Amino acid sequence: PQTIHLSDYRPFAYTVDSVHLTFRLAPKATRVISKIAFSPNAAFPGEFFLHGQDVKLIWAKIDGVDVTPDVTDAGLTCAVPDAPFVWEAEVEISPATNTALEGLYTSNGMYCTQCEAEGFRKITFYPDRPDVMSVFTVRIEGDLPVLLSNGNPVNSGDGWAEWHDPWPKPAYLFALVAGDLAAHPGSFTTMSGKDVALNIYVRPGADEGKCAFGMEALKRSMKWDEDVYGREYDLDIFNIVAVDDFNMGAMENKGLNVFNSSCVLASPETSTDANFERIEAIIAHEYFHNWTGNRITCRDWFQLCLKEGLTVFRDQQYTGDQGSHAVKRIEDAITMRSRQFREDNGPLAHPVRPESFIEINNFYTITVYEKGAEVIGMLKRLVGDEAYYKACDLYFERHDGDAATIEDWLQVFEDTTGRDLTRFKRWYAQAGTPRLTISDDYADGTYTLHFTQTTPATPGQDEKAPQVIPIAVGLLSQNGEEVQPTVVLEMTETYQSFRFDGLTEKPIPSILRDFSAPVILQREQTNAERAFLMAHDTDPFNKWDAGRALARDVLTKMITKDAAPDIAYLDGVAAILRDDSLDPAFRALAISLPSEDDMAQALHDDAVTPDPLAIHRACEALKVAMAQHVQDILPRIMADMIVSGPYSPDAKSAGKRSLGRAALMLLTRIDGGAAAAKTYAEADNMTMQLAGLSALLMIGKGDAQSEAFRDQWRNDRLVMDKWFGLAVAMAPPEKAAMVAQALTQEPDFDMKNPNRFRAVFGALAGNAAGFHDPSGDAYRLLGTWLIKLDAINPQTTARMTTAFETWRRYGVTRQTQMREVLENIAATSGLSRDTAEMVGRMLG
Ligand code: HT7
Ligand code: ZN
Repeated sequence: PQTIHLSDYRPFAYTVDSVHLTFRLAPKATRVISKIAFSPNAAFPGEFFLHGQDVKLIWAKIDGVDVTPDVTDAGLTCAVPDAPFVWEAEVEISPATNTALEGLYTSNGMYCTQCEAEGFRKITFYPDRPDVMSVFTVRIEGDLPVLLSNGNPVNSGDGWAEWHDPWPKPAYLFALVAGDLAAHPGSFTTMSGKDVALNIYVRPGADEGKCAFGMEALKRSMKWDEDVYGREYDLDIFNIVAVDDFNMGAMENKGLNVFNSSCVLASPETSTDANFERIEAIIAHEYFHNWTGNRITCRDWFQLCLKEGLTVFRDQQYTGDQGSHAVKRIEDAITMRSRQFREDNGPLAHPVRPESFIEINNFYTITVYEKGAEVIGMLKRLVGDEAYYKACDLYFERHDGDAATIEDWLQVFEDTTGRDLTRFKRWYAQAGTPRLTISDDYADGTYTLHFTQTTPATPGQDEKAPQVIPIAVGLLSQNGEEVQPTVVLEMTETYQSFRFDGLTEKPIPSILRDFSAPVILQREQTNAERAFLMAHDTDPFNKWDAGRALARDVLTKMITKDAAPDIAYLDGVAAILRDDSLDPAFRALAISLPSEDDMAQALHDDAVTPDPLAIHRACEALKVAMAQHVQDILPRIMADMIVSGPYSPDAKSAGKRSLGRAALMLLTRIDGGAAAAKTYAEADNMTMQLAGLSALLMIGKGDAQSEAFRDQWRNDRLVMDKWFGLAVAMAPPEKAAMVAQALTQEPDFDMKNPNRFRAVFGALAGNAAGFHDPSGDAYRLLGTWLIKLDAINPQTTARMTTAFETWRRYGVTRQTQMREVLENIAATSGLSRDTAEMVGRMLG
């Protein structure tokens, strides 16, 4: 397969002046008639090549005259006039047999499209690249009540509808939906007084009662983007459609967002607090793309972080504004450290802006999205809020309607601030997580912090240059007072020292406040100092992080030295639990332990070969010790955290439930499950019902509740996904593979549905001790199912191979078992390009 390089970018040899599409829908023989006006691009003359994949050409004309193009698996070429001309073609495609869920496909009888990144070429012949933008007019013919496309509705009749999108867009933002759907309507008046009709379309029936939250979230997002970024919506209508079979979370098609039903449908009875928070964030994210992605799009797919990093950053800001910035920052740091650092540290490491790819779908990664957002956050921290919003205004003004690049983005910051961002740009080009080694000294009232930065080699990048790292630092006195409020130190060199004068004693530093850069700190620190910061740091992130570091150290000693749980940590946990002045959501996070996978990474970083079972046992033992240590506090916490009145997913209520659930998980370890059974029985919302069930399954009880749960929710596929996932996630390590295997035999296990496949196998990969069970059964089971899935859905398969990305961390036996599975997958005949690329990179 061909590798595509950023350095090979060339503009397309033609511009597209307008696009007219007619769809005659039929499950296995949809006809697509295209009429496209092209003009030669005088500045970049070249071949007339249209992408096309799995489309059968019926006829083609140029300026009304029949032509016979040269058609290959990838597209077609044709001799064309040296002047503007009209291309027309009719093709046939088969939505009903399209299980890859890219292009036009059917899901439960509904037609729907997914074109990002390169799905439009499965609909018709077209220059399917993001820098080719045009105005689309679409006619849909089909015997279905709802026929939708991008833009504004123009006209409709019995069995047909026409749509016109006045905003030029690349093909990846095209969408069509047709089906028997029910609309949940709403409306929004924009800041300039324009009324916008809003709809969430769902399958008629139970889903209709799950739209209200999404609709309100959409309105909140529209208002927020006006208030904070001054961005107004630009069409008469904004539609969201929920679809059951979907490869990712949602898609920002212009005026017609398509959502995985799990990311938009919500009700108190069927959705957890975490679901509500995620839905709110995803609705915001897709809506925000209307400006950062749609009005200004990417020149090529190497610039993906231009829209994704910025839009994630914007959705993170939004979520913080809806609830607590501190809690959101901690959650984002947890994600970065557990998932992005893991990617950055392994065979799949790549820069935020990669330089080459084989299959672009494989680069919708945690690095592009989350590290991409961190880079924006660092830029904002360095230039300050005012300059940040000024630069954004300039970006929207200068590049509206453009297919832009990272250079364009950085230029508006240089122009606004006069800064030279040449060195900062390395964040886009260099893979790997920088390590900051820190030492300090104190003499005569001057405290000095010395930093050294290094970034380990990553695939294809042996040498690393120093990065620009904003290090937010505060200093505390020995009695816990803040003697230096937060300042941002700007590190630009490999070695750098920063002085603080006028101190009366050696301070205790609080470094990397608010997780001001995605780096790993390496500093000799005593547990006493960590406990001190856990108790006294005024920066919520570092207060939380001190507890995390302490927990990591305690666990490391339990795993490697068979030590007993450290009393200093247990006292710290008790103090946090008792401190009613702290936000409950923060307290819940502050007493949570690093994940077992985080511990495996931490041990590996310390040159210790991780044993997932030993890690699991140590985590369990520490949780029991925590429960015993704070047992007198737990009942009160649980009582205080009961939220009375009707369920509301707001941040305050969810925070209380989160601490209540954390207390329940601890209590269950010492009360035999009594509180959990009661919680399950009395729950009037999914958050607490699932909390009760999880707690029971965690201690090997709850079979009866699990059966009851299944009976209750048999007809709700999204709740059943939770049930499938929980059964595997909570299985004891030695049984996890067996449980997953048994679930695949259930009648309602449908491997064609990505949500269900992920529920079972995502949970298996996430059950660290179960996945790494010494038998190797879980590795082989996942490998077998990935091979089966690849023939159906390459995109989801490729994504799920990342379960193996850490294979080199482990001991010889596990390494051999995992390598064999990867080699087996690689040797499968007819393997997709997507999966072949991923497995190839992992095997190195
Ligand atoms: N921009 C979208 C990314 C995407 C996607 C979505 C659904 C199915 C397949 C997809 N491939 C790429 C989603 C987003 O980041 O907002
Ligand atoms: Zn996005």
